[in-house]
Order: sequence, then structure tokens, then C-alpha cells
Amino acid sequence: MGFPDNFLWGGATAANQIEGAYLEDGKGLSTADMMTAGSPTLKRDITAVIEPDRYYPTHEAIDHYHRFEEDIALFAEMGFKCYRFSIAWSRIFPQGDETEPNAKGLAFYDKLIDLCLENGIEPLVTISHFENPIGLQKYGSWENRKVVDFYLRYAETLFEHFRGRVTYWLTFNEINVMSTMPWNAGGISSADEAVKMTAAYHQFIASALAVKAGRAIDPKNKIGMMYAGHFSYPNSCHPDDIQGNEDFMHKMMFYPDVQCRGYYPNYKLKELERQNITLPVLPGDAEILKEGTVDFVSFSYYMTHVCGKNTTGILRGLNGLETGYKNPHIERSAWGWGIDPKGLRYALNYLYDRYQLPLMIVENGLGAADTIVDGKIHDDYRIDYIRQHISEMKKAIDLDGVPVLGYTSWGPIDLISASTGEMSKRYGFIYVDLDDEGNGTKQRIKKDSFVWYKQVIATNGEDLDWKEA
Ligand code: BGP
Repeated sequence: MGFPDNFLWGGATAANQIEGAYLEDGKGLSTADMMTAGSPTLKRDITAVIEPDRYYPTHEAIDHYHRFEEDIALFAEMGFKCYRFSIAWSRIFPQGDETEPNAKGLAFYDKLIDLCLENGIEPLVTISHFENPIGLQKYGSWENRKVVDFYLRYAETLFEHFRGRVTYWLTFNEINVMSTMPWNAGGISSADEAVKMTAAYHQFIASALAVKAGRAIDPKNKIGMMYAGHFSYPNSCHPDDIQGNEDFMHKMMFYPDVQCRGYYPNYKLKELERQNITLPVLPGDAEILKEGTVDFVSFSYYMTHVCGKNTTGILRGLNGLETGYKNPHIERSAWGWGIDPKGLRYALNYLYDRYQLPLMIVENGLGAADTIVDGKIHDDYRIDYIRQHISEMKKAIDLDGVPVLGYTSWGPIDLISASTGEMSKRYGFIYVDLDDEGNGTKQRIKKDSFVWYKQVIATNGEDLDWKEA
């Protein structure tokens, strides 16, 4: 009973949200580098060029590029078994379309991965996490089939270069974000549904080709898909609410359906037909999708939604989706995200029932403002959030028999928020002295949750109680 012995406890980050050094060692500009800072009420701007008087939080981020040794040492101190991070495509192929990789970019990840391995930490690499080389814009980014070839060259470079050192891979972070924030997902600035569906199609093909290539290069590789965990309850038992909810879930679930089953589900094909959207299918694509299905399903889990007959087809926001309904039975975070630990057990069962593939929770956590009191951060609210989610995950394993490979909390160290570009929306067990305008020493400070998570890992999830220091 309880968590399996080899359970992968750890944390997850993304290159553009932590590394900084945005033009160092030959790195090219990426889609993330063009996003200014925002707030819950102010949308981030995407500028065509870097404007000198604007603040772009990813440019320096938390300077992990220069401080990774200290950061990995802190993760190791917490006892991490696994560290999920992304490789910045624009460090390896600065413009995206080169034929030879940038050696200095690979060298950085050599050091990072070797350090993880020396500390007994299994690397879990996201090949593309909300970061596309800006050089791909001249092709129309993922709207153009050519980008599939560029991505494949990039992915194959990683599989070959890190062969024997990295086993766990994710092809795209939160692939379904193409429907909600296409710039983040694939450098797509158009809101047009046909453009987004074309770009998503190309990402499915790219992912399937990468899975096939990754297996050929090293049969030990385990390559997964990553779903932005949108799970929704019907607003009532009224049949129209049930249908409204199902319509919403279909808009999200067709992504994992394609990547796990290897073909588009009928409901999606019919919807595309009604929208007069023709997918850019080439001969041989059906086989590619079939042969390139994933080995496991990973997902982020922050909240649940409520949908019903009034939920429109328009989905806004990265995670705080506006569906027209709010759940009166759950609390909300300061950023308005509905906190629902029990929904995690539901989500795990939902995905396992549908795919019968091993699962991994690769993001979960509480974005909250922290205050320093006498040099300490007493983040019992964060402990409480994660504790409840881990308890529900345990029930899914123990009571329902769902195979869960691991749990990597989002942002084990404070980092730049993807949706708002803020620093004050903090997720970490480790505080970083940096504010929303880029001021601060970037000093790292352990929070109470650091001590607590260390105990959780040391007891393999058996002791979840917080013992005040
Ligand atoms: C997910 C992204 C992450 C991360 C997280 C938290 O959607 O994969 O990159 O940022 O959400 O969201 P936010 O940073 O907006 O709080």
C-alpha cells in the first residue's frame, strides 16, 4: 500500500521561466522573450521587437542559467528523485532552422543533466515548453509543415546527444493550450480556429515523429504527452448541462485522444467539418499518428471547472478559464483558480479509464504571494494545498489502482508566471528575492514548505503532517 518504491517525487520548471541569459552563448530570441510583464488585470503584450523601455521578465528570470548548481543542490537537499525541466529550443537551434546545433547550448544542458544524475535525480525533459525560436515566425511558425522538420531535427539532436542520460521525455508542454493561448503553445498570433487547428495538427505529427525517432535512437526512452489539466463538472444534472460540459471536454480531450490513440476522434472530425476546416493531411500521416502514440500521459493539475448549457465555444485564459459558471463548493486562490484536491483523484481516474496508460502529475501547486517575516517564509497555505493533493493522489493509487509514475510540483523554486509574467505569484519551496519589475538580489531562501516537502519525500509520501519548526 502507499506509493511505489520507485515513485518519482520532484519538481518541474520551464527554461523560459527560470533561466534568464536570454541571449547568452548564442541563444536566439524565442516567443517567450517577446512577452512583457502583465498582471491578473493586465494582459502581457507580445511585441514584434524588443522595446528598450519595456520589462520582459524572461530575459533575466531568476538567473538559473548561472545559478543552476545552487538550485540543483537545493533540490537534492529536498531529496528530489526527479526534476522536470525544459530545454530551450532557441539555445540549441537559435533561429530554429539551422542544420547544426549550437554546441554551447548543448553544453549548458550537459552540465545540468550530469549534475542531476550525480545527485540521483532522474531528468524528465520537456522538449518544447511555451518557447519557439522567433526565427520560425518567417515560416508562419506551426502553421507551416516545414516547422515539423525543424522540430524533428531538434528532438533527434536531443535524443542522440543525451542518449543513456535522459529516459523520460515530453514532446510538448500542455499541447491543448493551442486552443487557449496559441502564442505560448506554438508562436501563433492568430485567434482563427482554422489556423490553430492546422498548427495543432502539425504538432501532433511532430510529436508522433519524435516518439518514433526517440524509440529508434534508444528503445529505453519513455516518451509522454502533456495535457493542460482542464477537467470540468456539469453545472447540474440537467441533460443540457451534461451536454454543454461534454462539448467543453471534447474541445480539450481531443488532444490526448489523438496522442494516445493515434487518430482523430469522430466528434472532432465532425466538428471540423461543421466549421469548414480541412486538416492539412499528407499521404502517410495516418500511419505516423498511429505509430507515434505515447508511452505515458502526463498532466498539470491546478483546478477544476464547471460547464453547462451556457458555456460558449470561446475559451479564454491559460488556466483560469471563463466557462460561465463557478463552483460554490470549492475555494479559490488569490489568483481566482478553483482549489479542488478531490478533483485530482477524479482526474487520475478519468484519464486512466480513457487510456489505460501510466500517468504522471508533472505540475501542481499553489501560486500565492509570500511575505518574509524575520527572514522566514511561513507558507502553511502552500503546504496545506499540496498536502491535500498528495492525499487524493494516494487514494487514486491505493483505492482505485491507478498507476502513477510520479509527482513533480510546479515551480519548486519561485519563477516567472507564464500567464501574467509576475514574480509575485509564487509557487516555490524556495523563495527568490525578485519582484515584478525585476528588482532584487535573486537570493534563494528556504520556505517552511521546503522542510515539509523534504519530509514527504523521505517518508515516500507517508508522513504528510507539517510539524511547525
Ligand atoms: C502551466 C504552464 C506552466 C506554469 C503553470 C502555472 O500552464 O505549463 O508553464 O506557468 O501553468 O501557471 P502560471 O505561471 O500562469 O501561474
